[in-house]
Amino acid sequence: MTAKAGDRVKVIADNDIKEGILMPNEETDSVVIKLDNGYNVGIDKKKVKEIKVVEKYKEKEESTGKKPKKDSKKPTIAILHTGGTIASKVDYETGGVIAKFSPSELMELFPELKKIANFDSRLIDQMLSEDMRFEHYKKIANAIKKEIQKKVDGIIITHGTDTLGYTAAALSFILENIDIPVLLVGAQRSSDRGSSDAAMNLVCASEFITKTDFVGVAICMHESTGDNSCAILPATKTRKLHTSRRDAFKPVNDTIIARIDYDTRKIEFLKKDYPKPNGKLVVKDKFEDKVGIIKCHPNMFCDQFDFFKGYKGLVIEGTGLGHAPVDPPNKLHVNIMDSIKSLIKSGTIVAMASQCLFGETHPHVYTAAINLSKAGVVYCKDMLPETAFVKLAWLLGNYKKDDVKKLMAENLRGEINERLMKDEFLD
Ligand code: DAS
Repeated sequence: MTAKAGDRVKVIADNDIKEGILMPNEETDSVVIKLDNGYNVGIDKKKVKEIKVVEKYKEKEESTGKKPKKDSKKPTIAILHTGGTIASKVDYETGGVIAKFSPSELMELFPELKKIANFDSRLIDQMLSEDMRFEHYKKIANAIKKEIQKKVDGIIITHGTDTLGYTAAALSFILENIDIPVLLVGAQRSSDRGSSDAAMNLVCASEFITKTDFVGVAICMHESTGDNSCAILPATKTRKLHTSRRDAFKPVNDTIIARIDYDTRKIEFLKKDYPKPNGKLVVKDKFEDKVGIIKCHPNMFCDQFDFFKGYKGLVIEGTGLGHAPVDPPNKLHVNIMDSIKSLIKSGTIVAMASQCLFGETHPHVYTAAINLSKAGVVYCKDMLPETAFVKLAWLLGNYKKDDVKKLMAENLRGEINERLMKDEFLD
């Protein structure tokens, strides 16, 4: 009997037998099966002697929507799916990658999870994260609020990796005094691939939620390219720094909060100074749309800044300590300074972060910065440019203008590291 995608099979290769669910995988030279622990393995087709069908794939009747029964002794985690690679699975029929989750499908895809907690799973959206907009942050934040009202023990947001850092920062600002853990979890490899990181990221996030007293928003992703540990990363200080590596997410001007050893499930905290709630949850979910970000580069012209006339906020991703090409005697650069001054005069709040990413901006070292600071540009210390962008749009959506300027330079959710050590750099 020929094995088809979805069948439970035994693959005999050389002197090794592996059993699992056969995944559709025509295009590569390996046979991929999903093991019972949720992991996929690829076996070189040239080494495969036989594929034995153990059990034919049975078309699952549409899940009745009934939730898997709950174990009252276990905590409950709500998983809110927004899309991206992690929230995708293989449709055995078509071989296409679909993202459709229900609680029972989730348990089926990641069986290890049910040993850790009860799960309520809800589809919030079905999108790749490069399509996220401020309106989606509002939608996710209000879905989180509903789950908090249901008294869940923690929340996992599954999310595409490309803009996961922006969403983590946005939720950090929106959800003031949050008193449960909210972890954003992505995957660099979808669950149908041999090296998928989806299962381990979700398992580690669930272990962290159920075994620690952490509260607030954070990110859980692989700590290294190996499968030994996941990192819990600060929501406002983390950037995706690699297009494809599973450990793409790194803290910038900060350290990871904790690590979870996947084999032993041991949890090690590296710091505990994450913001603690001091009062009841306040959801401030407005954003000002007319906020932009511009990266400085050689050969700029003032019209690149004039474009932002009428915008309420602009983040300049400056060079070095927070510079822009504004120095005389170059007339073109004097014009840029004049454009920035006229933006500020017309009411646009202009903030400065550094494209170096590591280290902090400084408005008192070089003349350019001194003049920009004098002109009213707000220097954002060691804040990530993308966090500065999200923070400025959020402040403008929820606060009066004068407060915005003051709060932009203040540390609200760990976005400014007041104890930044010079040697905190790529090790
Ligand atoms: N396009 C990517 C995204 O949605 C897929 C991923 O990495 O999750 O961010």
